[in-house]
Amino acid sequence: MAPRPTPADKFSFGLWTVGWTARDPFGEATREELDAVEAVHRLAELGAYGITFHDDDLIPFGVDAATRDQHIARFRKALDETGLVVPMVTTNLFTHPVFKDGGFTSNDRDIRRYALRKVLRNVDLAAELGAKTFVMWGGREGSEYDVAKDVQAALERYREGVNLLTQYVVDRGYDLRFAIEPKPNEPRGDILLPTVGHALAFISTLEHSELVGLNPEVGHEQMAGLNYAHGIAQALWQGKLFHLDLNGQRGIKYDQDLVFGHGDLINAFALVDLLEHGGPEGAPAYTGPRHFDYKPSRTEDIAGVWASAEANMRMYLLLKERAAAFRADPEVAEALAASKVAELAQPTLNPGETYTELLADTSAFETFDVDATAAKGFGFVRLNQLAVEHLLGAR
Ligand SMILES: [Mn+2]
Repeated sequence: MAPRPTPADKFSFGLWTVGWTARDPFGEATREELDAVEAVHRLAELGAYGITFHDDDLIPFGVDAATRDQHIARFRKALDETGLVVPMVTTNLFTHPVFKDGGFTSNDRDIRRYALRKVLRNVDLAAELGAKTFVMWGGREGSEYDVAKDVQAALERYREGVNLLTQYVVDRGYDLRFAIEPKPNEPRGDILLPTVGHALAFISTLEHSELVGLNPEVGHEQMAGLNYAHGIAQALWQGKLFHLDLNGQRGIKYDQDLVFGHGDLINAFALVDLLEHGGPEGAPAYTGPRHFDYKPSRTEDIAGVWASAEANMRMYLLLKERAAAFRADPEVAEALAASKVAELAQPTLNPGETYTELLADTSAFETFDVDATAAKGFGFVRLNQLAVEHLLGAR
């Protein structure tokens, strides 16, 4: 039996996840619209701690200021009634036709100015609701045709936009950081900042780069054939894991947004093990929200929506249990030692050693027994089998 989720587990959901009516490029919606207030109550009952939203999820696009205030007030009341928090807010710069060539990087300058205004308005709302992270998924920032987009200019405009946003947050004194969500393609043929690595390189060029990190999504990295757990590890190593989107994806194909663990389960195990045990002395490496950005499959009715929301949390907790069992197993400890996993944390040079001492160390080269060392195996397969057996509950 998996433990029941509680707010201490810090599970959060996008309003657009459970609220997806399942309209896809080939078919109509299969479910009714879900009221935001009901979503808040149901998620709280299931044991979630947070809810996140795009501006347009909560407030229909283009409504007047009074209607906007009413939507926000209803939502705040539901938050107060349930104790659910809003750890993250994001802006929709992809649904309305005006954004068909992007927001920050549209070829049309007026659209870029409008996009910045839409985001600035939502940044104020995010700060008002106490969100600590503002996610930027630039799903329409890209192209289908290489000759139609000056990518260098687009990146310059992207940077201009993000620099403006960070300056705004600094000037307003908001306790808010930005997290870029990479994705390789879909809906655009090619999206700018397609992977964790591209986004990290972009962030290093920003004026307030300390305020900008990443929101990597499982499926988005896996759509590019990349190892999500590796991407997360690099984001952690660079101090840039500001938030994350958990879901499931099976290989290089369209964005499936399955329940977490319903795709590459072994990588999901490695991810949870990293998040929960990858810090100093086996402490958690990440303490932020465990945020689910999935889509309840189009085949499901509303009961199936809530079952799938629950499945995400159960999956995380089960994997957390399995990872703890893996880490506590003496045979695993022995296999980790045989594989020299911890030895990689030891610096390659001795304290104070320089290349002069290294060059003088004959044991490092002249008398190093290359053939004898090369003949020894690392035992990684045995170690991985132990991990998979723990994952299966076979140990
Ligand atoms: Mn996705």
